[in-house]
Amino acid sequence: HSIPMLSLGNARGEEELRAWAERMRSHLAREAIDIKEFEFVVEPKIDGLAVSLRYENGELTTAATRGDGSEGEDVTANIRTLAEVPQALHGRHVPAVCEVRGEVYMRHADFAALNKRQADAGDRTFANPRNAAAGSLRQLDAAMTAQRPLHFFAYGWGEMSEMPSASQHGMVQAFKGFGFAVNPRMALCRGADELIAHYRKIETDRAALGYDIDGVVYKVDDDRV
Ligand code: I6G
Repeated sequence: HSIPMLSLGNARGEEELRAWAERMRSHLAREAIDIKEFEFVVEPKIDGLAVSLRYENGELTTAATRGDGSEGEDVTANIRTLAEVPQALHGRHVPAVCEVRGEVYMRHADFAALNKRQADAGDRTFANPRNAAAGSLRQLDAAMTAQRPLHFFAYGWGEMSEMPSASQHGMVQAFKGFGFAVNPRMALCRGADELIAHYRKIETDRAALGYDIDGVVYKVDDDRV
């Protein structure tokens, strides 16, 4: 990866989350950034497989798994079989180099149907949707991956020759315009109370999401941080 794929920091419980939000607020205030404008993006953290997709002049050239963060596995041929990964980006304002990052995942209903098909055929079944997604993406034969019900949500980026937006939310909206699926549960919040309220809402709706999550992601919606 020309820019490392970092993992997320963890906050366990409300107090750690409040402390993090306060650290962000005081950091922005020290940098003299207008804190009235200060927002967070919140969305479910998908329990799938993080991948980085590189587009050059709008065309998909390489896809790699996260691996150890600096070097991943090349899964280009397999990624090309996913309907939710555009082969060519849409629109007139696509950066010449554009690395879009996100999560490949499998929905609960598709996972159950796949395991049933596997069992009926006497093939190996998968322990959970994450393993099924990972196994499906790592198939030696891309034609096998093509038969697996894999989905993709875009949420981040690596190397970009130009930035379509200066905010996390704006970047994700740009990815939507380029033809990617983005999580409809993404929301903008201000202040720790709203972060916690949104966490509770996602937790309440968790069973109805249709896919596994392993937490909630919070990002400061401003590239000056
Ligand atoms: O699963 C995720 C959802 C949203 C993410 C994520 C995200 O950012 C808005 N960001 C990272 C870096 C990872 N998972 C690993």
